[in-house]
Amino acid sequence: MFPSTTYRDRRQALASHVKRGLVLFLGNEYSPMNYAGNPYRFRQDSNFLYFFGLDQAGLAGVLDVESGESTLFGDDVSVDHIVWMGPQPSMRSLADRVGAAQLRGRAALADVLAEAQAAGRPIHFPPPYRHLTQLRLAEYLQCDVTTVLDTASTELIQAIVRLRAYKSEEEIVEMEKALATTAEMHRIAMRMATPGLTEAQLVGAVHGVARSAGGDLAYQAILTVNGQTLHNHHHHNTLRSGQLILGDYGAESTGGYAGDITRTFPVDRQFTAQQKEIYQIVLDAEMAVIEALRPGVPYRDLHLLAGRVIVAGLSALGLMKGDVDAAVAAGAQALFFPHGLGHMIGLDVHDMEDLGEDWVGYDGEIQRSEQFGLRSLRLGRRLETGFVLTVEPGIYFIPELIDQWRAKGHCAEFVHYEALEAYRNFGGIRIEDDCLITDRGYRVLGPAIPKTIAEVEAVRNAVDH
Ligand SMILES: [Mn+2]
Repeated sequence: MFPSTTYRDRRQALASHVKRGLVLFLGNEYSPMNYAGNPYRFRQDSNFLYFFGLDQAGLAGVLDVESGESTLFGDDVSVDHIVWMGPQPSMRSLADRVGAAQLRGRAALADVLAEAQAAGRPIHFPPPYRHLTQLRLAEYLQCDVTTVLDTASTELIQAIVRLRAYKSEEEIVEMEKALATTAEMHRIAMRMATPGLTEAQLVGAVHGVARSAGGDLAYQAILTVNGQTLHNHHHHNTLRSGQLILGDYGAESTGGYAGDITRTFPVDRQFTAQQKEIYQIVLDAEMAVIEALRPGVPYRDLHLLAGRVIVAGLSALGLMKGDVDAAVAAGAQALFFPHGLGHMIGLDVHDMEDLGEDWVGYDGEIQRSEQFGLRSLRLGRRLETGFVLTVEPGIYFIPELIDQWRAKGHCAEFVHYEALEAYRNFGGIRIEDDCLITDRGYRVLGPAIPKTIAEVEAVRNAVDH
């Protein structure tokens, strides 16, 4: 946790961006996995964590933006609970740790909200993403559960983005911790992998590193020999010589901040010649984007820059053709790079995605495209000092997508479809780092993780398989 002043200052800043009424943050509760007593790992709501700091279930926070007063709602545990859960800090001490002057029992929340409603005061809350939160809000605000999502406060959403988009020094320290663990997770997979092991064995080791550091995975790990399937959470395959392993995973620090790194490496000690050629293009794209990071640059333009590097590289290999700019304008690179270049990261791996992607990644100036590929870009707006974002270009050979485009003759002037036959079983490559935008440009966060072909092969060769 940060000092209590951090949370007090954040709430004060929030109050200055919201005109009237109360702001309600419902903390998360345990979520049942297969029966109530066997819940998923507890994860606190990120907005609650940001403004009220406490990482435990059953709490709520209310900020009165007019008086500036903060109230924490929660109950001290009884001896019955202590028998099962051990002694817990008092609610008063928890309220003090986050600088909340007022403390009320949880049951008082309904009355406080009803009173405010009766007085005609607006009650702002962020959009609920858990059904239980949705039910609670409907109950507290006496509205229909099916419409409660629509009444989430746009004013609050914008106010939260204005604060959480800019990472403070103490947040960067926390993100560096997450990335130190994440780097170790990638190194262990690169050292362990060998033909005959399973993806699941690697995932177990990777997860173990995250747990050993006191945190956990920031999101479900992607660790697969089928990197061309973008959100591949299956880990059933056995590693075979000649394959590539794509690993996209990161640690969540004990303070709740996420790391999100991708590396791709061969099951063998070396890349094949074909793998090297594609890998180098992805690396060139990633490095070109990183070197172009600075305040004022629209991230959409950097997505298109990555597209140009990819088209130029694939053209040199005889897989694409024609004018590079025209190909990118037509979205031809999306056949190989169908996702976005990156996203903001912080307390959430896709930071603040619960508030709505477009509120976070777009603004009045830059709006989301509807073109295949570009439409998946979560962050398009101009970069500003203090943003932390991922840079994650990739090249994938997705047989079903290639067949579909080829059958339609889509972008036929830019794609050498017949040349793609030799790549049908290639898989996919992605390389991803997390970067802070600084006044002068950028800083790649976290320790270096083998990334160039020479660095990756050096790690693979150093292992005694
Ligand atoms: Mn990512």
